[in-house]
Amino acid sequence: MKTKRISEAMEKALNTQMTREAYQAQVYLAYASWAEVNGFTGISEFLYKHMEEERMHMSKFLKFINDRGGHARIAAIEAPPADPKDLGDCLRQALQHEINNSKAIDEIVHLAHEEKDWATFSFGQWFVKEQIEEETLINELLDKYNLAAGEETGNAGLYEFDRDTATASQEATLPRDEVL
Ligand code: OFO
Repeated sequence: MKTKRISEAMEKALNTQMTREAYQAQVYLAYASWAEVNGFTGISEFLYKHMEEERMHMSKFLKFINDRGGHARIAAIEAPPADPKDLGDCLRQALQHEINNSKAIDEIVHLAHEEKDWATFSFGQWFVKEQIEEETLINELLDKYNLAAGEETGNAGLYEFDRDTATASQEATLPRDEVL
């Protein structure tokens, strides 16, 4: 058994976030399935891939909690939201989920700072950056959707948007990552 190196409060917060990441995966899974049955195969492929990313986040929390001497406890996952009204609604909802998740990550980093728990603070930084990327990724997808759904382009625009999204990267490039 490892020596416990996180506080009770931090263990609880990290466990809650672990389950929240599982919920994020459920959201993408539900939206991917909705997109698939509604004929948006490209979007659904993108969303299925993103679901895997969220599961990887969940595992990162699990490993971190246990490595720091805590106990990652597997809990029930909240049901995903109702089906979106349309593709635009689907992407807007996905973005809102990411924004909510970013706020939850910020709370963990804040707690780590207050507790001077620099190991968790450092661990949390990875997620802070990841969330900037994920918000950017979905925002960019939403911008492309808005262009594609414009009146001039009609269904042809949406068709191309869907087709191209299947192979879109899961990583957004942030200005500070670019080599100058
Ligand atoms: Fe995009 O939610 Fe995980 O961190």
